Amino acid sequence: MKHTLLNHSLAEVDSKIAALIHAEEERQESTLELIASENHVSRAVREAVGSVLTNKYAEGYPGKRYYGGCVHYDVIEDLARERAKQMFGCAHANVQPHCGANANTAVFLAALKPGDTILSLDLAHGGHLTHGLKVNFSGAYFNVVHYGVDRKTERFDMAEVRRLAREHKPKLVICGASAYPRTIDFAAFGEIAREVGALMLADVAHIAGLIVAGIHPSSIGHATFTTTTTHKTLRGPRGGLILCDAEHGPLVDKWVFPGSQGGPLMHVIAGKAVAFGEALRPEFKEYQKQIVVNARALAEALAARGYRLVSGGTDNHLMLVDLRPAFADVTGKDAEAWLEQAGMITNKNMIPFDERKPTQTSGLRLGTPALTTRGLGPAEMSRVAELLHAALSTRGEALGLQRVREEVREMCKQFPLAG
Ligand code: DSN
Repeated sequence: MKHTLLNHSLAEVDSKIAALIHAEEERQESTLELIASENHVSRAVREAVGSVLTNKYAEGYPGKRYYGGCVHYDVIEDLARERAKQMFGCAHANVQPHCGANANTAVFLAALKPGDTILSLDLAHGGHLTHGLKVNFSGAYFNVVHYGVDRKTERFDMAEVRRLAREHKPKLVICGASAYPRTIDFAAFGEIAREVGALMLADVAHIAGLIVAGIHPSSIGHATFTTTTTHKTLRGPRGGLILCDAEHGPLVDKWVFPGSQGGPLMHVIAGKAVAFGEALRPEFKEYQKQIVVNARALAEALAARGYRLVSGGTDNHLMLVDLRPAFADVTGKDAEAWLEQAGMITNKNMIPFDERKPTQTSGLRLGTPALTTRGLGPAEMSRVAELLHAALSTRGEALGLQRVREEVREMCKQFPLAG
């Protein structure tokens, strides 16, 4: 019997989900998205991800599939791979990881045996859970040694990283961060990894767009493996990507499929291809430059209002605000909740050497990729800082937050996402 709902709209089939999607569209339209790892994808990317490509199994790789009917999928995946290689200037790309964590899993499997030592950034200093957190596979199955940031400068101390590498002789040196506002010296990490005979993984998820635009040094040529998500500064669909040289390509491919994944999400891979095509256009470079200009403007405007920024500012798309000097008794958790009520979406974040728990925190992470996508510039960043300060100064008082919420709504109307 033919599927009776095959050609009905979502609203007809499932009004609850349709209404929730509509409500989410409204939420995104009327709030300022300051989460450093989020963005708004183009309609073209959404069309690809919402297409009939979701119907197909395409286990394997172009030309070597385990299912028939992959003729169009081979071309799509090849386009995604070619564009990824062109964006990063490297010899090999695997576009199949379902997410950044899966990309890192495949690299761990390719590079390590259980019990091997990795050297990576502590999550509490801006790292990532897949870089060796105890409750993650990376911490459960490997011997983890962490470096942090220097207490005074709040930046990486490369002499300390070298000392730890010499002492612990890791098999894999990992760099890359989720909450580090400064330029990462991939060349220096590469030198240390080579010196101790380690492989190197650069997880560039946050700064991938900046690298593609040439405004952050690239990890290619320094790291054995580069991994990234595709949905942060790269502004593609949610997903992962692995880049490496020709020599390590077969190993990476093997550990993505069949090593750790089954059927690739071909609708998402098509979305990646579209986003990579967008990233190869000249305006993408301008977009990335604007993200950084905006981040600096926001950081300066916050500093002018008495906020302390970890490491004193930012070189990239994000900043970490230490709330303590401005509001000693306000946690990141409070701040995140109050700001959300005022229409500004942020996330609480540990600051280096934080004395509060990860569920409370003394910091707030702010980023400008999504605001830049909707067209805000440096003048608006000063206004955003004013609104952030106004919301926090209410200390959670509902009427005050409501007043700021209306101002945020007005600002969002001036910079619409839709249409
Ligand atoms: N969860 C991401 C972030 O917000 O930075 C990292 O994977």
